[in-house]
Amino acid sequence: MRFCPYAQRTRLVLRAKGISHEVVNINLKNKPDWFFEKNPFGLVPVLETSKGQLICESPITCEYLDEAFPGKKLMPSDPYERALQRMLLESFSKILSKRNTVFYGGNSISMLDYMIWPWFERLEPFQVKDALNHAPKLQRWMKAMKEDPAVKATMTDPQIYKNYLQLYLVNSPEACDYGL
Ligand SMILES: N[C@@H](CCC(=O)N[C@@H](CS)C(=O)NCC(=O)O)C(=O)O
Repeated sequence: MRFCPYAQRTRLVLRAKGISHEVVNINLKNKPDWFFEKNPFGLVPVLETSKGQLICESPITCEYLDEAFPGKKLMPSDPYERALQRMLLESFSKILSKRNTVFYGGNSISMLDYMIWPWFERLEPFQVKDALNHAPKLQRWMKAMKEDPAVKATMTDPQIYKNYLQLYLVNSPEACDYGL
């Protein structure tokens, strides 16, 4: 579903690692029966490998992609640093001020940045962007994130997101396909 922040996590990592892939969008207001064979809980994202293996839960899809494919590793190689990223992801709202580097995992973008970005991208359409006026570190992070090619490739125009949201909130079956 094009507007889902969890699915965006997986799309960010696919892009960041340059993994060729096909996206199949699911209309969550009208799920096809076959989708429940991919994930009995009916949640997106679901990752299906070329061998037909199915992987659900966005952080698990992302870690799988990072481990299974070559290229830049988004998770740190050090086990403690990896544990730290997972801990921070568990409670990212509490850690926003405890960082002295541009990105959350250090001075270059890493998995944690991609995992939390989709919620920050939605601040503007939710009209709560002013909440960042007194958070210069967050502003600097958002500016740096917007320069990243994977972030650029998966960004949704705030107006399109707003229009989708209006339809979604009235349960419109057209919501998930808005703008296609
Ligand atoms: N914990 C899941 C959450 C995924 C999730 O909640 N996806 C929403 C869309 S943003 C969904 O599929 N909703 C369908 C439904 O609730 O029926 C993950 O990280 O992948």
